[in-house]
Amino acid sequence: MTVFVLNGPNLNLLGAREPEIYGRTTLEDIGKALAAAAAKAGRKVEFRQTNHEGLLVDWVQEAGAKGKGLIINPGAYTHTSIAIHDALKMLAIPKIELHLSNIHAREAFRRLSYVSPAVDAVICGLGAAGYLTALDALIRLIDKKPFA
Ligand code: CA2
Repeated sequence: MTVFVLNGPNLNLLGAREPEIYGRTTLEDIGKALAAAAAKAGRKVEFRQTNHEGLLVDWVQEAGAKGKGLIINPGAYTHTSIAIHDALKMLAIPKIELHLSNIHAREAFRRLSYVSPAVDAVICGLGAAGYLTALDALIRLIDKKPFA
């Protein structure tokens, strides 16, 4: 009953830099809040962060083998990585792309996501709270209960 939550490059700095864009909540805070919310729903969360593209690909594959669902914030790899796109395409489990910021309201280069065509849903612009929204939505997808 484990769901994977994978975070990409520079997200380890969350809370320390650019709070006007990304907020003051740290990634550790988010991990703890997700673990608590998941426990209430009878699930476990495997929460990870890496600055390395290949490791993110390895973890996406691991999520497919061991997890019931996946939330991924690929950071800047969102806008560059065909490798992550390909890895996600191969996953048979429900998967959600998550961004803290509204990537459509920022620089033009952030509007293109290589990840979006390979996932079931995209959540962006809700800040740290988006992770909890994504967990709720992911559980609905896993349980095939989209409403109520
Ligand atoms: O909004 C998001 O969640 C992003 O995935 C964050 C990425 C960015 O490249 C994407 O376009 C949108 C950047 C993560 C960097 O995180 C930082 C956190 C604190 C301070 C500096 C960077």
